[in-house]
Amino acid sequence: MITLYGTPNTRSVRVLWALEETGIAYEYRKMDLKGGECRQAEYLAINPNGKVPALVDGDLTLLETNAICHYIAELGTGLLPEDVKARAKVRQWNDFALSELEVAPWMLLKNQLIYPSEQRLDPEALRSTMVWESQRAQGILALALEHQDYLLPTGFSLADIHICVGLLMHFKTDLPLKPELLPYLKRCVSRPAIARLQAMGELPPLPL
Ligand SMILES: N[C@@H](CCC(=O)N[C@@H](CS)C(=O)NCC(=O)O)C(=O)O
Repeated sequence: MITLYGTPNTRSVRVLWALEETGIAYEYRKMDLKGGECRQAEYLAINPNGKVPALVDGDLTLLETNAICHYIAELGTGLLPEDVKARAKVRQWNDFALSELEVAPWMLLKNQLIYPSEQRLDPEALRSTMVWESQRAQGILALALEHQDYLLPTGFSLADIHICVGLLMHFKTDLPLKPELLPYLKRCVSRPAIARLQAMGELPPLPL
């Protein structure tokens, strides 16, 4: 059985969302990240980086959210298309989420909350550059979604999980979202899997 180590309202949400969509059985170990549980020897033996999420499946220990979600999508059904070219598009959007869309909220969050205080840059000094960065990435998404409900024309996929959580990160940092993306975001978060994550206390109520 899969064991997922995670913490509410972090990148673990993507993995939980993927698990809930596929219906794969899993055990969830909720880690007290703020309280330092991820820095204890027991967890460092799983993830020497002391971060969440981490997944253990038998003799496989897997780190990095994208790799974990991809593994789950391959194990289960419904999140990855069969067609090789369509799968390549899913990977494209997963990479886009990480390397383009999330840069701005992640940079602000790290400097607001995560880096040791002596390493932080002033988030307010970063903000206008990060708004610019985020709006540019959102413009690409708006274009891709102009004539379709999801990132793949065939319907909801793993790509939407990564992109939606990247968009949700904007709420945490008060970065503006393009109004034309809101119907897409609402459509994705109205899925039953999201209601289950909220009932588990993994995701707060969303301002949508
Ligand atoms: N590259 C990793 C990053 C994971 C990560 O930064 N997780 C955050 C929570 S969202 C964390 O555990 N931070 C604790 C720390 O930085 O010490 C991934 O994508 O899984």
